[in-house]
Amino acid sequence: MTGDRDGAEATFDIVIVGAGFGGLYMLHLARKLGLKARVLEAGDGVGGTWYWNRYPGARCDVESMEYSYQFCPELEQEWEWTERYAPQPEILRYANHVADRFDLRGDIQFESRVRAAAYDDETGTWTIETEDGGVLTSRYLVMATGCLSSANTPAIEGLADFKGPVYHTGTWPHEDVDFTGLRVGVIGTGSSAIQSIPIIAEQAAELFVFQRTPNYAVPAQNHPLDPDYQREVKAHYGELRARASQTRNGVDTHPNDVSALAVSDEERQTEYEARWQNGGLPFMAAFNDLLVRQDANDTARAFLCGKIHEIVDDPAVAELLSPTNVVGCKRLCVDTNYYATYNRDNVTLVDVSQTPIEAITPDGLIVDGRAYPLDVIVLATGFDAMTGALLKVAIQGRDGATLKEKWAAGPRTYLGLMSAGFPNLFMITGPGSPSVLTNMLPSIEQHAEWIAACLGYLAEHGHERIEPTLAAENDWVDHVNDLADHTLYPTCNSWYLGANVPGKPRVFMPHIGYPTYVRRCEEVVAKGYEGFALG
Ligand code: NA7
Repeated sequence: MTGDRDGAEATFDIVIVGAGFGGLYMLHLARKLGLKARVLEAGDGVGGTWYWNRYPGARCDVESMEYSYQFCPELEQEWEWTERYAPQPEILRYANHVADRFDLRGDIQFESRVRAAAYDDETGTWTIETEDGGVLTSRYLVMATGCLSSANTPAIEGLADFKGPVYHTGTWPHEDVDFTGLRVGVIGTGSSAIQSIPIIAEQAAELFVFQRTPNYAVPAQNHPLDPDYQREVKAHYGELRARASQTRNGVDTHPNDVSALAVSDEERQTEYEARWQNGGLPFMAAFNDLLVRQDANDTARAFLCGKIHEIVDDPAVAELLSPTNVVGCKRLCVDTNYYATYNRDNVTLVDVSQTPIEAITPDGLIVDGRAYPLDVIVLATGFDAMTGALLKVAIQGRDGATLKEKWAAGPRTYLGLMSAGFPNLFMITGPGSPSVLTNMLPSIEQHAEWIAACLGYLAEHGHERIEPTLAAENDWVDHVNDLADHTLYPTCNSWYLGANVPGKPRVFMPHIGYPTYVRRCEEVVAKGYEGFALG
């Protein structure tokens, strides 16, 4: 079939894959450039991450006042958040509001999952195929497919034979799931599990949590947003955004530029306690060397494990919940009542660190020879992060080279925006950019604006193609690895490293340091797209 699904003219200036926050803003900017644009979206609505992750308790770990677009002051002023940390339904409403406010839906083709994209060097166009047989051509292709959008389902023997429902947190059903009176098993103890476990525990007859690696969690200290506070923030929104843009992760964390080892034990404890009481990710900014010095990090670990032992009644359970790895090596979790949930009579923590889940039977799960009868299984097992969604699409660049082969030993990009050999193919928050280490919204905006400015430049200067040089890309990959090697990030088996997916190459994928990254992107432009070949 040639043509889009409706048989309409299917030649575009730009095709954007994904209608999450990246795809929506990219479409808005493409239209402003006067480009004929089409967004292809697998779901039947906008919102990306917030469309798919509907599990109970899902909410953002960045405060609502920061987790929002800043490109439109009127949008910033008119939207009212109701809680300090927005729950998933509210963020989804916000995404829908943006789609309506900027009249974006007309150029979005829903329920269209992209299967393949191939570049034709002669015509300088991409041919994009959807799973339902649609074929579109376009000069530019933007992958706004998200960093955490390809669900990781563990290959546990017998999973398909389980007779009850199996839900993955990342592809949660649209209708309400009621656990009342049921025996529920949750596999995983990452952020999604930590958010959903306290709520599932309140409904379920019995909840078994199967933990391979414990995670650190700091309370959200979530609360309804005081309208006066919201008004005050909005009156000085620019200042908040500017402050946040200068931190390592683009969040207004009030970084304390002091070593954890340069203060007395008492001062250190006071700083940690204040940040615990304030809640959330700013805990990591308590001192400036938590992610570079093991001895500094040990102090944070001691504090957090102390809290776990204070909250959890059974010392053996508290010990099992206490991580031994570096704090922040995996993204810190932001919770509400997570540790206290283990004081409930109907909740059991099952350690699967030494003996992995053996098998799933029609009636439940087997660990270390013991059967756990279950009615429902929740897979809170995370994602094939950062590269998963990109590599699910069969992407073929110049001379038939595939992205999958090129990235077999780990992703290779320049600035996390493009990859050599794949002209006119852009990624929003691709591997090699700060992306998942930051507040995603400003990172997304920065990328979409960089791409839009680049397309404007190409048009203005009569160019039709852009791709990075191999030399610039190689240098960038080395630089990203080098930054990581100077930190404690590579010390644990995180999804930043691809270590959560069997067989995935162990490479630290995001760039560390948001402000320096943004400056580098600006410099590249100022120097006439340094490191790119334009044709
Ligand atoms: P995560 O953080 O990747 O967590 C997945 C969890 O699932 C983690 O505890 C894993 O243990 C566990 N897991 C995965 N496979 C298995 C098997 N086979 N057996 C037992 N346990 C398993 O994903 P989330 O969805 O929670 O969060 C992703 C991000 O979203 C988060 O960082 C926030 O930024 C928002 P492991 O640690 O690998 O031993």
